[in-house]
Amino acid sequence: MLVTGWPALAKSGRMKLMQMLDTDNDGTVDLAEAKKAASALFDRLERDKDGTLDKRELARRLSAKELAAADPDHDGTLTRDEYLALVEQRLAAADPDHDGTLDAKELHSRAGQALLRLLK
Ligand SMILES: [Ca+2]
Ligand SMILES: [Ca+2]
Ligand SMILES: [Ca+2]
Repeated sequence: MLVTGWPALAKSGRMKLMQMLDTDNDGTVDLAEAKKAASALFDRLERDKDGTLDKRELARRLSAKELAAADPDHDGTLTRDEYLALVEQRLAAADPDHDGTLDAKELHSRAGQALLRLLK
């Protein structure tokens, strides 16, 4: 069956996103998959190669408040470990059934969108 129009397009966009993140193809995103995507994004954002993400590099990903909350040593930057800890936190927040994975519905919830900002 051929479906055309916006809803179909939106759906295929979602499928693509899931495909991109779901590297073991089990239909859900687990912590290892989320961390892999986050780590790749960390490298893309980390333009000055000093090993951390600063406010400028995190622009549009995290607000100043979110950055402060994710930055336990308060040096104004996130190391890869701090960034991945935040990913872990957001994945847990987006996983109301606590099965450790996000299905498509969880991934596109409000909390899931907050996680996605750190992954793509
Ligand atoms: Ca998976
Ligand atoms: Ca940097
Ligand atoms: Ca879940």
